Amino acid sequence: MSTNEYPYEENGYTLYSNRLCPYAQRALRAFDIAQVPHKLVEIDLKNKPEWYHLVNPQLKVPALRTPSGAILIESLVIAEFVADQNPEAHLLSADATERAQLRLFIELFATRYNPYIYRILMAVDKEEQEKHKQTLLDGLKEISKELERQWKRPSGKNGPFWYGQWGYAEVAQSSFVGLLVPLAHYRGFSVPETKEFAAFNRWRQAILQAPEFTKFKPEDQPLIDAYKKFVPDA
Ligand SMILES: N[C@@H](CCC(=O)N[C@@H](CS)C(=O)NCC(=O)O)C(=O)O
Repeated sequence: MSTNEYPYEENGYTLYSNRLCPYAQRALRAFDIAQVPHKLVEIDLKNKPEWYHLVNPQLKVPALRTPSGAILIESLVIAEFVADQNPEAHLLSADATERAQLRLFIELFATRYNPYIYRILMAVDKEEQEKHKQTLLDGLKEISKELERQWKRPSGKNGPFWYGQWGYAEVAQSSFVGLLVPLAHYRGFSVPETKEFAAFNRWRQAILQAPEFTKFKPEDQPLIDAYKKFVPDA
């Protein structure tokens, strides 16, 4: 390949991904649920191909090349693009209020859950670990309350998923639910089986059993191995 070439599907979608990456799994699951044919290019993050900067100068996965040659980056941008391009898959509601409520749920994860997975793994100091664990538990209580509110709404259909059935919330967040595996392994973190976490635990159990999740779920050991890089004392 010459220095200005990279692999892609002519007139089709090309998804640059890595199967252990929770962000890339968002894009994979969006394509899967919308049943959009695409070429998958697995990027070895430890040994990235030289041409990858032509696709994403930030050198991160996922990235998407569309049939028109546009390159999209950022997992949620890609997932939303797939949802918008394929309205028949009903990944996102057409109702603005329902979309806003879903965005709030994803925002809750972005501020109260996802960063704390990494902070707990990265903290060597026990006190700091405990502080971050408590913040994560506080976030999970909020997430549980939000799930309970949603399940009572008509669009929540009593759960167990955000829209009753598997949809955009699970596409966006299930891979981060999967990160509780390395968190339990390295830091002994678990979500208590008490009332305040009951909704999150119900949602998580439904996710773990869903074929839409297991299809792209990495095996526990490779995921644990991949996350070792975030744990300075491991
Ligand atoms: N905000 C980005 C984050 C993507 C991201 O951080 N991906 C990681 C892998 S999970 C990556 O490619 N890191 C570059 C590297 O490992 O060199 C998104 O949502 O797509």
